[in-house]
Amino acid sequence: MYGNAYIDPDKAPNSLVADEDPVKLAEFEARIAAGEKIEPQDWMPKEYRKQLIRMIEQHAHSEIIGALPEGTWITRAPGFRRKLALMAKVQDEVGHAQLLYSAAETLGKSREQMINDLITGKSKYSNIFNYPAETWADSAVIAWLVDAGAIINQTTNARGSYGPYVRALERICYEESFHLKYGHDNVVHLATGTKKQREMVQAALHRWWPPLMHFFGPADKISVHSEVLMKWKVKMASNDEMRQQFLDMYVPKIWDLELTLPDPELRKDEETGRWIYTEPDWEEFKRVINGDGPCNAERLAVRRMAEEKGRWVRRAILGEKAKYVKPFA
Ligand code: FAQ
Repeated sequence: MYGNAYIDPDKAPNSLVADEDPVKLAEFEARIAAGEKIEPQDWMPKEYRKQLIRMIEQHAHSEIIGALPEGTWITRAPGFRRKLALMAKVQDEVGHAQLLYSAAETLGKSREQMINDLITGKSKYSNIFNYPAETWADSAVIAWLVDAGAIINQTTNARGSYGPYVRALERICYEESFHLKYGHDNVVHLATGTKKQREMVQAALHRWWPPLMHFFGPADKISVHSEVLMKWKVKMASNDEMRQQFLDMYVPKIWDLELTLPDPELRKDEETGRWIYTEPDWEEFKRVINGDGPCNAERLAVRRMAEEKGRWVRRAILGEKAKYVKPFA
């Protein structure tokens, strides 16, 4: 599993816990095995803390950056009702980021440091938000299928081991299920509308399919962190398992609308029950998550601007206690 392009020798699982107290480690792992929740004040291996901060922080950044592609459609939404619904959805996503930053803070990393690592490009966030929402149909596809992917990931991991993270996920999932219904309604409206509307949603689906396949993370055979995260019940299913679940639930719904997907290999193997698909382009995935996607620079520039323009608000509320992220300190 570790003989791949993502390897970092310091991340190999055997080196992760070598300097931990073996008795405390055994007690910790017994609690996890028994399905107990680990809380912030409990003893935990350094690697568990580090992995949780990495994953929850990336998740929080994904929500806050994830507000941007759809957010660009608020001013151009077709009609007042859809505008209101989209505004509420985008606001929810930003709220999810707040919940997740709070969960990550319980592990000892400050919010200022996390925001700093986001806007300086040190931290990652989901690949999928580095693509442009070119038409209204793109915003519909995001709200349906990206939210669907997020729900699969989050309802699964909401059964995980770290208390503050699973409680945040539970709450987020309630809101995401409204987003999914809103997105499905928009896609159905377009798919059953005029010829032009149908063409728009079909084109959007083809644009978003490759990033959606990447969304669940690299294939299990090249995933770096899955093994240790699954051992400690942070991730409750592997990347490939989540991708399979997404295909199982949503490809039939897409085909029911007589929309096509841009993968000629895509089919369900009835014997194994598993979906067969063309291997996603992992080189593109790597480029995008490392800063070289179509919108990475634009997304971070917006966040930097928000940080700079919000500075006076933090100073007005917190006075001398206001902390600033580095570029604007
Ligand atoms: N994008 O070893 P693995 C949403 C990185 S929320 C970017 O397999 P892991 C709501 C990974 O960090 C969407 N980077 O990693 C919404 C690692 O790099 P590192 C976000 C990715 O952690 C909807 C390297 O590749 N959801 O959409 C991605 O075991 C609509 C090796 O990968 C979450 O964050 C990716 N897709 O598994 C908002 C859920 N995949 O750190 C607005 C929580 C992998 O070593 C509108 N996170 N990488 O430099 C997770 O479940 C996991 O972290 C995975 C990745 C499954 C994302």
